[in-house]
Amino acid sequence: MNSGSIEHYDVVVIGAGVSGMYALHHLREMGLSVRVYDGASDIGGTWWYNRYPGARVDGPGSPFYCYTFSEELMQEWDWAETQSEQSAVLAYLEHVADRFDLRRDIQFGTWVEDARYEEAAQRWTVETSTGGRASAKFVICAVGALSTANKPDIPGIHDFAGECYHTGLWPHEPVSFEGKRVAVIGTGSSGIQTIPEVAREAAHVTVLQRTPQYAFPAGNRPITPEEMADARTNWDALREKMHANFGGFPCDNQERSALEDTPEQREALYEELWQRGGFKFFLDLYSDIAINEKANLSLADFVRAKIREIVHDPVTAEKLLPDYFVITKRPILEDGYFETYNRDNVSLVDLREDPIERFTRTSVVTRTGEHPIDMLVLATGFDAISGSMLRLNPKGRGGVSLKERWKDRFHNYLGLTIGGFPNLFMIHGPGSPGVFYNMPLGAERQMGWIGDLMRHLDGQGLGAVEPSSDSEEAWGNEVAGIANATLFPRTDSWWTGANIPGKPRYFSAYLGGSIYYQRIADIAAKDYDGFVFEKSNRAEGAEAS
Ligand code: NA7
Repeated sequence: MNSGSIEHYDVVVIGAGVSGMYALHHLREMGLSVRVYDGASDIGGTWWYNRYPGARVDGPGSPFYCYTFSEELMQEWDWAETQSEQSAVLAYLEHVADRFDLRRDIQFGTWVEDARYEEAAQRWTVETSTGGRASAKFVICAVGALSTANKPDIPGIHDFAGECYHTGLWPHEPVSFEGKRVAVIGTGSSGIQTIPEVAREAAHVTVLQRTPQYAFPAGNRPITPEEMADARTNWDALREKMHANFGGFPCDNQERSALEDTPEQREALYEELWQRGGFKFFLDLYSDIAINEKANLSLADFVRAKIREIVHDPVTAEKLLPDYFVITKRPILEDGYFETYNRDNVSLVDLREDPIERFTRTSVVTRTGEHPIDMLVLATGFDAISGSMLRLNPKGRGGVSLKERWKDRFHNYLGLTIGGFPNLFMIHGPGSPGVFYNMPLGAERQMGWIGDLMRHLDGQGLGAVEPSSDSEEAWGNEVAGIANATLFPRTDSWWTGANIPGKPRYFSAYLGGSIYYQRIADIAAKDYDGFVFEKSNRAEGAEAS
């Protein structure tokens, strides 16, 4: 730590994306002093960084991918489309920042480079990239579940002399593809959203595909004024439904098994959902697609047949056919992705049979030949869920770093707290529903719970809280028990950490959805069962910063 001046706050929040923005608002409402740090030059987090062409909400979408804490916000903000584009989501978040005057407590262009727990003081000290130091009783890590870019380490990649962009770190200046030969690595949500956009302009697109994907029609369409008015009129009821729904959206939970229907009935349902499109495809599906192999196969076969139908060249179509359990990688919404392969300027390389060997200054070389390119787009995803926490690498009791603590497993309790890291909280961390839940709503609910625990500490004259190791272990077992009853852990995905070499490979999200919020409420009601508290070391009246 340097010896310069130090600022004192009740809470330091790391990250000014969807979660950090809400955390700031909530904590200020609680009357606490807060400092937020973010490496970017403005608010938005994931929505600030992911500006690649085609970037859109690929969840159930607008108007329900939003904050719910302010009635006025709902009443005054108009969403134009069901699958809002990145710029529309960012405009919404900018409006939130203006409306609630958030920026005055956010320090932009500032990375937290060190966060260290001082046991005697029961406070955290953080050091930033701009040379600042701050001390706070609490640290909230709102660092993003999809914020640490995964850049593949392929021989020669740094020698490539053309333009090179990662979708998650897209430039703010316009990127022109016109007349260029572009290679895209990656066919997850980002690749599948961007490839059709690039292909419309580029001279040629070479898609380098490691795993073919199931992708479903996005069904993007304008939201009618009647729909917006309806959502506003019924907002209370819709919000209640969102709280009750598994994923935090205003939909009914489905109970019906695919195996209760005949093949013809299943086909009819899949076709109806396919024609309508949108994320509701998954919410209106049978309840056992991600649980039962036979049910899963019925949908997988349906999508494979669609791909064969859409893609004219049978050899290309065959390369595009996925073979993992459908939905066990993040479901993808597409708009003209498979049709793109019918264009003359698009070719597909199946890396499973024709792997990348190296890059040169001007090309990518695969086993069967050389592809000259002017631009490389890395749609290669993120070190997801735990990656940004590990990048932050806070140091807890005894100076033990999170990297040491999480060497083999992302130990946590409720997805919110970590043993040995008192008074540090995560939003959307491993062990929480995180990416399996409507993220703005999830951030509100998790932050609400964290705020209550902070009040509890102050009300009881307590200085520190952390989970016991038994409760961490039991929580880990609960998370695993739920996941293991499904097909999710059986597929390599960023959900299981399999996309990052050397990462512990297991399914780390709490799949219980709304049950999770009941669980954490019950634990709070039982005097925070599973937590260990420490009396405040400070003299009475000295608590405030
Ligand atoms: P994803 O879903 O992790 O997709 C990344 C893609 O990049 C995926 O097709 C990967 O193949 C591929 N990839 C990653 N590393 C490599 C290497 N080394 N070689 C070849 N191909 C590689 O990230 P996205 O950004 O698309 O989406 C992330 C989430 O953002 C998304 O799910 C939404 O929730 C929003 P793989 O499948 O691992 O074989």
